[in-house]
Amino acid sequence: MMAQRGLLTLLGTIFVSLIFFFPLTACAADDQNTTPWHTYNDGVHIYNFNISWVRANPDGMAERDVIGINGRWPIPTMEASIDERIIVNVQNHLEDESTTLHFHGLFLQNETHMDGPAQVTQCPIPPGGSFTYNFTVHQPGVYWYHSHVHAQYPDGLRGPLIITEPNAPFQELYNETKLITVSDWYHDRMPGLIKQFMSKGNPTGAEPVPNSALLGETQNLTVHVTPGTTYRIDMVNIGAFASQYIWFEGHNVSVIMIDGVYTHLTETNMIYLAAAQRCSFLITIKDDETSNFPFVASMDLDLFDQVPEDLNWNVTGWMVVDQKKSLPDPAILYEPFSPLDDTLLLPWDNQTLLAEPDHTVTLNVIMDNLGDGANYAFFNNITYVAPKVPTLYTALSAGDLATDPTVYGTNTHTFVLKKDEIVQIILNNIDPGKHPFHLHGHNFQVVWRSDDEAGTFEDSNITAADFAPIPMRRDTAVLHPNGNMVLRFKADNPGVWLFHCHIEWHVQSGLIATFVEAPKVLQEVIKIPEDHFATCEKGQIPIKGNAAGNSVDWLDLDGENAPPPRLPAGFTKSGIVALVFSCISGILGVATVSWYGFAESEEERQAQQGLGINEDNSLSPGDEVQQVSFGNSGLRGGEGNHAGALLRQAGGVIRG
Ligand SMILES: [Cu+2]
Repeated sequence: MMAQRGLLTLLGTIFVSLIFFFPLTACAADDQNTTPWHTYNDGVHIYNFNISWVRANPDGMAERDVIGINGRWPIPTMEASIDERIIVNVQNHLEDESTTLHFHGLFLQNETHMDGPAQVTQCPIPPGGSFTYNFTVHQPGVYWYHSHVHAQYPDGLRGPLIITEPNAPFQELYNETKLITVSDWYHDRMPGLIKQFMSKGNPTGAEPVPNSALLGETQNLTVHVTPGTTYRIDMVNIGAFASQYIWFEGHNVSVIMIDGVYTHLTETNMIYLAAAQRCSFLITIKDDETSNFPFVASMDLDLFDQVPEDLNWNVTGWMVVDQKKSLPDPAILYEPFSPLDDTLLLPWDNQTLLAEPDHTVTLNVIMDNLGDGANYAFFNNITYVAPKVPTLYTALSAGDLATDPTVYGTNTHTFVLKKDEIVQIILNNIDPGKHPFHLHGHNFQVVWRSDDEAGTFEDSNITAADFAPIPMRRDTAVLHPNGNMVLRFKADNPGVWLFHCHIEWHVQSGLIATFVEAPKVLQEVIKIPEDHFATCEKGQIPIKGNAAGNSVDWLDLDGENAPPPRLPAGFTKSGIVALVFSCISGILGVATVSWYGFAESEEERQAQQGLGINEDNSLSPGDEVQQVSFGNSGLRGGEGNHAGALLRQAGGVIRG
């Protein structure tokens, strides 16, 4: 009996030790360049990625399950030189979720089938499945890789991808390069958050607010530097939602690259980096710098419908000149911030405005409710729903009909592009939120961007004379609240490329369109590897046919995947919910006021009772009760948020 108990205790101790010490050893064990999971030979990098759940606690406030690679998190930084090949052997060891990898910003010429979005260029890799990505890289700079299925990457499957080149512009100006990631962070896993977000209990579509911000996937980032030295800092926002203001105390920086596009040297004291954007800049550590100095990333609160009381929206890192000295708190900065306007940047290659467009696509960004009561995101009248057959496989199997957008289905919102035509995207934001728009397979010229609240492009009376003669070029650009933006690119990269907002919540709620570029060329150059098709077979996903899986009558979309039905015109479900809540709030308010009001005069009481609902049941602006009711317009970036924020100091920064 005693022996048995002793054995059990021993086994228990070993088990507990393993649980506690395995992650530590896994984290501390290796150097990324010498691991068995990354080999390099003759211009080919082979990465072996086992994707699985691990435990992590990056902000020190909540240990949680995160998606790691090869038993560790943060996941590795991928690296290659220009024109080299990258092979990634993925094994999905997540027992409960499928996955994919997308390589953000890479053009993948003639390799669109390696782009990664599920049901677009491949089938999702099911639990237990494996999949190989194999592509060459021809663009220098900072990129990143992340999951591109069911809003999964904020659970940790996101990391940098760096492509170096032998003769980089500006390299004579700096001594060393440092990579710094910035992101938001949630304490809860995405599936649960999505359920709350996309529900009739959230008719206004309020996005879950992150729990914290991270620099270098931690809140204790120190970067060792030498006074008088110039560093190139490669920064990438790998977050899910929040844009970040970034500054280095007492130092200006000089921008040299955004989203893989070199720019003319441009000095600034603050950078704004939206989700998925990258920026490389030079910083010269002051020669007289005698103490360590902080740098700060501060989440843009305008994006949040409300700022939780306990949220610290800032994260501080430190440039360390002397390890023995302290890490000082950052000085307090007050809003409004004025970061560098990225449309003022000039590409290093001075590429001029592309010719007049052959093909113009106008997309209005609209948030609205559907019959299930949840809030969806629309381009015009379409909220994206993935097709039954991955769009690329439809393009490859549809023969001559591949040029007919019908076969891709209504809800993929597909535009078929001709080879080498100039495409112009006009974006009108019919929403008070900021949206960072990203195009796969290309970067684009931002030929025009309005200020906030400028209305639609048409209403702005902008002419070609207002367009930038040498437009800034990048792959992710922020559309301003209720403003407009015009993008141009040349359709010189046959493929199936998504265009979407990079706020992961809005990917989930449907803010996606699809470009099928030169499908007849694709049919000649793309050969899908067997393991890609085998992945579909495992998930019982058809590899041929139109969006509805019909390969007999290609123009019959009967049975295609569709969003919930629309609500009857004139009355929305959220309106009904809102009305009910308003009435209840109103009645409670009146009751409360009456109860308190015994000591008040009759006039005062009548004035109070007037709050709430107007005679015609409409709601008057600017009152708490009504904001709760019709928050879609009322709560976003409201002044009230900032008034509350002003009272608090967090991480040394006060925002007013
Ligand atoms: Cu968005």
